[in-house]
Amino acid sequence: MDQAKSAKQTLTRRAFVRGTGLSAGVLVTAAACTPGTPPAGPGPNQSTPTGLTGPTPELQLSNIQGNILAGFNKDHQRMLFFTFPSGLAAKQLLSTLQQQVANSEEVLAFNSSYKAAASSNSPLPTATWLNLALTHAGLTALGVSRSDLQAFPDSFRQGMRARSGLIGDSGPSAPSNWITSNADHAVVILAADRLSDLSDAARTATSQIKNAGGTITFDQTGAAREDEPGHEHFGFKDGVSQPGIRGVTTPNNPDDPNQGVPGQDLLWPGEFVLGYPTQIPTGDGLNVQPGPLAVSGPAWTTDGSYLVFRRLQQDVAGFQSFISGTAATAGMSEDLFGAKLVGRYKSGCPLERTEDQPVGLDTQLADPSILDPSILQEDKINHFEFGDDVNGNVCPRSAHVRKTYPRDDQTPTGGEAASQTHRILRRGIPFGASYLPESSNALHAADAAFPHDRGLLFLCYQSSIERQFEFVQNRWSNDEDFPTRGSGEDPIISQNASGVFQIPGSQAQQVTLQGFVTTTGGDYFFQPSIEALQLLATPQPAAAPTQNPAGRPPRNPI
Ligand code: N7H
Repeated sequence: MDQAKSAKQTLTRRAFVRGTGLSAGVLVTAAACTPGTPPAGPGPNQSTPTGLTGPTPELQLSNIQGNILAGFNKDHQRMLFFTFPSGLAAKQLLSTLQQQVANSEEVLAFNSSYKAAASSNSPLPTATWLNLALTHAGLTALGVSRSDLQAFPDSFRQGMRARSGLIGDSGPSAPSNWITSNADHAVVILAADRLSDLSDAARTATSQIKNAGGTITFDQTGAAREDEPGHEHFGFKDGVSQPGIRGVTTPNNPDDPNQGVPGQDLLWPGEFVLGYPTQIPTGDGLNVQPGPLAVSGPAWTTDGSYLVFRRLQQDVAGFQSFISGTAATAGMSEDLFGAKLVGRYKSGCPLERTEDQPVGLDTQLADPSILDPSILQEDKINHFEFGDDVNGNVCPRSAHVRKTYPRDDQTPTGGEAASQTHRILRRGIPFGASYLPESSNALHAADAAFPHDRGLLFLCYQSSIERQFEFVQNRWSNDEDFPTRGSGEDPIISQNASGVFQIPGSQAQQVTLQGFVTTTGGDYFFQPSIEALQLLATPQPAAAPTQNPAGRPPRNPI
């Protein structure tokens, strides 16, 4: 692909950055819509049998906040929710904070340096990052004009609480039980490799907010699990499958120029960042050519993205006892039963066979990666489809990963091209201490107010909350008739605690589910570009900025 490496010896931007020994560069595109590399020829799992490859879009990486396209990917994170002071002080506070915001160019550069250092056993660089996102009420507090405020889509204008009926947050998950504030204006997302750096950054941001007259409404810490890094609290490896992004992800499948690592389809960046082409099919049926540009809200939303945050509490003891109680009845090992619910084993190994997996390995007997750990390598772990398993005999059609991304399945909401328009960039991190049944209660009582309070800080980015997060939650996960009548609800995130789940195959079962994930907070945010933050922080004109920061032509509506 026409991607050029721009070498960066040091990360100098922002006082927060403490890079050491950084030498590798960030991959950025060389030119707008340059033709891509010709295909190497047909291969397995190839999504473009004609060998077509799309043009490469040029992204304004230095104008796009870093967590969106790069992902902070840090072991220590903190989210400071706050309200602005009134009047001009709101803009002054935004001005102070926006100067510390890390962009996608520097976070991508850091991440590739970190990866290079890790693979060569060199000292690991460290960094501390800050990003900032605003609610609709926050934009109002910043004096954005009425017409611009009204231009935003309903989901963002209304916020997550008001949308609870649509996404199924009822019963214990109802907003009346949430512990997050119902009047946030903004959230500062902090991330660091070292806990001490995170604490310093949080102390600085907190005093900046308070000194300016703002109020911290909720302070949430997240951290990778020390006992099982990379795994969420139920024990499964998380962050395994992410969409590739044209112009950001390096094509790395010799058999398919439209994939990053094998199995990772490259999507148009407008799925995640406003102002760029979307994945919406244009007629080639393969989404290889750019779809219409992503437009949402006023022109200055270009290079911004919508952030969905959900504080999802996990009942680990309940989940484990459900698995051990039901697996035996279902005639399966606990490992296999858990994999049937999720679609992957705890190791991350998919239930479906991956390309080039040794023929003798039966995914129904046990986790095949025990015998062949190479299945867990990044060029294999996502190299599978569901199309050969139409009835879900191997991976149930309502398993969490199949519900939330049906890959090549034909479904009532469309085939693969349509499903690619409902993808999200997940940036979650666990919160709370690990559940360790054998340890004393002291560990579980780490938070006196919520002694069993652990779970996932679910964050995801998209260009349309309705078409992406809400669609996945409401139309796919919560619907027991998706993809086929009675196939069941998503056993992990469906909000109906007593739903059913079908396990077809030789050990066919219908399982009655219980609720193990409870929503305890959340909201919808808009994460503006760096330039838009600067414009929003500028006292004059008093009304909102109306120009398009990148100076690009007007967009077609999606
Ligand atoms: Fe899910 N889990 O531990 O079971 N998720 N998730 N998720 N999830 C995934 O690929 C989990 C949640 C998606 O491309 C894996 O990272 C838990 C919400 C999507 O193949 C595991 C919670 C939503 C994918 C989990 C939770 C999604 C995905 C497999 C809440 C959206 C990628 C590893 C506590 C509405 C699908 C991986 C693909 C994967 C778990 C929440 C969506 C293990 C515990 C709220 C799109």
